[in-house]
Amino acid sequence: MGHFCSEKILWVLALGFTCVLVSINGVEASHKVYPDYQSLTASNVGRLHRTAYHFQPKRHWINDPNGPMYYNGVYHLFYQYNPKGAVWGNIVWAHSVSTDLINWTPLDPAIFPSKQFDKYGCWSGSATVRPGNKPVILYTGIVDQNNTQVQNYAVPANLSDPYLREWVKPDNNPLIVPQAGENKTAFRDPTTAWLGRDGHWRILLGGKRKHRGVAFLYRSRDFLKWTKAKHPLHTTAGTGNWECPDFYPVLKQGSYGLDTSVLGPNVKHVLKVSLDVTRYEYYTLGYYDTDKDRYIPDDTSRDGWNGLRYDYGNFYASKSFFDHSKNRRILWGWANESDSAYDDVTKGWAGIQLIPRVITLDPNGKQLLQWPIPELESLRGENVHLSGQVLKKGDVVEVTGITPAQADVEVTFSFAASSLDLAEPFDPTWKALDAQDVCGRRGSTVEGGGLGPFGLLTLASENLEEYTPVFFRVFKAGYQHVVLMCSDARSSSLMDGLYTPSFAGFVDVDLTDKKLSLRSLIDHSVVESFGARGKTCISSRVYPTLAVSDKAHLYVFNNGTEAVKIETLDAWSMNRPRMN
Ligand code: DQQ
Repeated sequence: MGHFCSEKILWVLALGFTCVLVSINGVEASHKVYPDYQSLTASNVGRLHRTAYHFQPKRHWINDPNGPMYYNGVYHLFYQYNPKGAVWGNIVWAHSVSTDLINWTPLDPAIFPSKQFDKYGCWSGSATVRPGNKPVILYTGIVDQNNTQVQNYAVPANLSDPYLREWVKPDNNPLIVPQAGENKTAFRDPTTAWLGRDGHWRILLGGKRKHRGVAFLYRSRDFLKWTKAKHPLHTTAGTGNWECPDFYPVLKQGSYGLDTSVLGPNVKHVLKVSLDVTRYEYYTLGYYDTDKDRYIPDDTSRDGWNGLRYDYGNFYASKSFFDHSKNRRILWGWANESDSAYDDVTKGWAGIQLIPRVITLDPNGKQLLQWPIPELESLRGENVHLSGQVLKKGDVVEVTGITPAQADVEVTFSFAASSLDLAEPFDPTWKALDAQDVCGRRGSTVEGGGLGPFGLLTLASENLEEYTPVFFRVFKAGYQHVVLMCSDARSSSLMDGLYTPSFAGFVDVDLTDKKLSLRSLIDHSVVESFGARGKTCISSRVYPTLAVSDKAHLYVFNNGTEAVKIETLDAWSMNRPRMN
C-alpha cells in the first residue's frame, strides 16, 4: 500500500496486521504532500484516461466528497479540491449542483480559507438540513502549519438562491477546538448531525487515542455550543486514526432509506470509518444504545482491519446522505489515482468521484447492498444483448457493437449443480489471507479452478496484452462454498510505475439458484464492479496504453474446467453527461 502513504510517515509493520504509525516531524498528514507541485497550474488536460461519466472537475486534484445534500430540488456535491494544482494542497470546498445526480453545473468554491480559523485549509465535513429547512455545514479548519484542527460552521448567505452559491462563516467560529491532552492533528471530519430524543444534536469527529481509532461524540442543544461526551460513540483498538466517520440508520426490513435522525426498533445503525493507516474503509452494522449514547457492533460484523468494506478496491473518504425526494440513502466515494504524482501533474488532473450508490440492508441483516443510482441508466446508449451462450474452458467471447472503453455491462452466469461439486477445494492455509492475496494466487489465468475463473475482461487490447479481468472463482470448503470476486489490475497496463493490485472480496451469496451476476461500469481509467447485485463491490483505477478509446475491447471468458452459461448479458455504450 506504499502508494497511498505519506512520505512524512514511517510505517512499522508488526504482528502481521498491526501497523504502527510514527510521525517523523510531529505532523501527521494523510495525503502525500508534494510542495513543488502543489501550486503548479495545469495548462494542458490529458484526455486519454479521463473519465466520461464519472464526476471530475475540468482540471486539478480532487479528494473526499463533502457535504452531500439535497435541498429544495437540487443536489449539492461539495468536494475537497486543489484549485491550483494536480496534487493534494490548497484545499477548498469546491461546489457543483445537479437536479439528477448525473449532469452537474460547477459553481465557485463554497468554502475556502479566509479566516484565522481556517487559514491553512478547509478540510472535510458534512451538511445537515435542520428543521425549518435550514442547511448548515460543519467542516474542519486548519489553523496553523502544524495541521492543528478545529471544527467550524458555515451557512448559506441567501436561502432564496436556488444554488446556495455563497456560504458565510460566522464570527463565533470555531465551534469546537481540541482541549489540552487531545490529539490536535487527529481531530476532524464532522459527520452529519442527528437529533436525539432529548432534543440535543449529536455529531462525531474522527480521531485516535494512541493506536485506537475513535469516533468522538459531541452534543449540542443549539448547534453552536458543543460539548464533548464523556465516552466516544465507539472506539476500536489497533485501527489507527479514523477519518471521515459516517453514522446512520438503515431499515431492518424494506428498501427505502432513512433520515440520519431516525431511531427505533425497526432500524439498525451503520458506522463507517476511513482508516488513515491503510487508506481503506470498513463498516459495521450494529445497535445504537441511545440511553448510553454508545454504538455496539453486531456479532456478525467484524470490527477492525478485516471488517466489511463498501468497496474492496480504490474507494475512500466516502460519505452518505439521505435523499428525501426519493426516500433513499446515497453513498459517494472518492477514487484516487493509481499512477504517480508526476503522471498526475502531466495529465493535469487527479481523482474522481465514483458513481453514487443507493444503500440498503441485505435481507440477511449481515451486510449492506449497494447499487448505482437508477438515474445512471439515462446515459445508456447502444445496447448489445446475449443469452444462452455456453462458455467452455478457455472460451473468450468478444462483446461487440458498443463502446467498450465507456460502457455499462450487466451479466448473469449460470452453472450446473454438478459443477459446484467439482469446485476447487479452498486451501485451508488461505484462511490466514485476505481475499486480495487469494486473488493474487488464483488470478484469471491460473488453472485448477473447477468452477471459475469466469467473468469479464474489461479494457482489453485486441491481443490481450492488456486487460482488467473482473471475475469469480468458486471454492469448496467442506459442505459450503466460498465465492471470490476479483478485479485484478496486474495485467491492466504495459506502463511501468503503476499501482496494480489484485483487488478482491469474498461474496456472501446463496448459490442454490446456481447463478452469479456481475455489473461493471467501465470508464476509460476506472472499472467499478458490483457482484451479486451489490453484495461485493470493487473499483479499480487502470491506465491501459493499447486498450484505449476505440481500441479497447470487452470480452466474456471462462478459464474454469466447468462450463458456465451466459444467462443474459446486456452491455450499453454510455453517453457523456454535462459536467463542466
Ligand atoms: N482528507 C481531508 C481530511 C480527511 C482526509 C483533507 C481523508 O479532512 O481526513 O483533504 O481523505
